[in-house]
Amino acid sequence: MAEDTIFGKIIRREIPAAIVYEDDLCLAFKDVNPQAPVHVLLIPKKPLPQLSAATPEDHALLGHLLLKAKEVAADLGIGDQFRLVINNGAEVGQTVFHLHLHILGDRPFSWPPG
Ligand code: IU
Repeated sequence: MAEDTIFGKIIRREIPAAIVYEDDLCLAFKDVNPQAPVHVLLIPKKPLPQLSAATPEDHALLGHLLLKAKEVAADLGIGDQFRLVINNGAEVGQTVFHLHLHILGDRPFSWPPG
């Protein structure tokens, strides 16, 4: 159950996190193991385990997350140069099964990603 992930505990304030944005639908907080000078995770409060579990019902929520991602990036000073990452599945690097967007910036990035 996605409610039982560590991100669910962060949403419920059962464990601390460095929260940088919150509204009714989502929460953004600093990644505890940052991979760039700016590395924030943006998560829906709805416990979707991963993007592939989203349905048409989540259309507005997913749009909200993308728009908030660029707003959070701007608030963090990386509004015109940032990378968004969604790992969907353990084989591609997903370790926490509550949908999250990585917002990364303030360093150069290479392509393709590893
Ligand atoms: P992934 O896409 O599922 O691999 O990303 C999970 C991220 O969650 C990863 O970057 C971790 O450093 C981060 N994280 C966190 O910020 N706080 C935690 O308590 C845990 C993981 I567990």
